[in-house]
Amino acid sequence: LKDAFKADFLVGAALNESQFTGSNAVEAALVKAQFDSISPENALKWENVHPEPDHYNFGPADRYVKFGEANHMVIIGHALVWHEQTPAWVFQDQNGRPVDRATLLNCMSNHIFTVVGRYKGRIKGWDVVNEALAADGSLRQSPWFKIIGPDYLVKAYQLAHAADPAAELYYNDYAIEDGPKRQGLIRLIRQLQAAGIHLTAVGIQEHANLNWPTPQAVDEAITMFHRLGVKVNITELDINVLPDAGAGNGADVGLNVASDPALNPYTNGLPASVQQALARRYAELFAVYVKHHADMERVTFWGVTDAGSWLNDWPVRGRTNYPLLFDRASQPKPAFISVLETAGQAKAARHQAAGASASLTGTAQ
Ligand code: 9MR
Repeated sequence: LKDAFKADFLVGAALNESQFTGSNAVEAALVKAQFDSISPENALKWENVHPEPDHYNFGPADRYVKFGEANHMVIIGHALVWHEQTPAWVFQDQNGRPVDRATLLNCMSNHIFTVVGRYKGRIKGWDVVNEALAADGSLRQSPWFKIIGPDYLVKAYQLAHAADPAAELYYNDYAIEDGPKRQGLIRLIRQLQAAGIHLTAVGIQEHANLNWPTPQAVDEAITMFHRLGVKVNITELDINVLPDAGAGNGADVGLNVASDPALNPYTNGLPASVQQALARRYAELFAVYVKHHADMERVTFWGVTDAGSWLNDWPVRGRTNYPLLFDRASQPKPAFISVLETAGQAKAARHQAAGASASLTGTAQ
């Protein structure tokens, strides 16, 4: 993958601990062979790295960064300010009452300086604020918003920049490919820029399914964000092939699969027709990415093999999902081949264009 897209963008994967510690040797080898960028699936989230007020746990995160360095990969940080996987003590005092603005800002500052500072010059860029938008495009009513106010985003970016002035600063979110949330993000980017924040890139997570988002929507979204002067990355790509169980965006219905086996139809393997549909779907999305290669730095998958995907447990626990390019035995799927073919077609088209312009120049002379 990394070689096929060398002229286009980095190809990344979100890693779990068994991959970056090497305890899963097969998947660690697969990561080294295929990817030139990594993201930490959970190791750098607040609840893991900073579980108690005066206690940081850098063991796994250090090993994540070392793995990336040892393999000459572009190392991404995820995520500093988010409403999930953040311990309750961040937002509440010992009596369970919300802390005040000054206290929370101070806590945010300590966290960002400690975590970003530790990996200064080693982690290339950070998802500074993650998922701050609600479905209607307004700012989500998170504890960050309610306690600090809407300027918590500007503060977070200023702190991250101060902690590592060379680090790239990202805003990362899901379902921003279309609709009011896309418009909300456009407003948010403008507001951050007006406040003097140098946002490097927007991360489109791209948790897709077989029908959504349309390639046109992705094409438009990349164009619209890039027009504002930011790069656009695909940061959490996967394609859910299972019935949606009526869950809306971001809603964890927490169903147990035992309650309805129709929600888990492919426990004995993916039917060939769905396998092909997945391959076509990956090809059409990658065709959009290569079209925009000049505006993008990275396409990152949210996981490595189907076995480890979060989509086996969301929005229904205990399912057998098939969202990635490598199967449960770490073998490439038809979707892997179709993604490589898309890279090959892009290369051939560029080659042809270069040839055409060379012969045009030849005629002119
Ligand atoms: O893949 C992650 C999973 O292991 C965690 O349990 C989950 C907790 O919310 O977060 C998952 O990763 C999320 C990412 O950090 C932000 N965007 C959505 C991802 C999928 O939920």
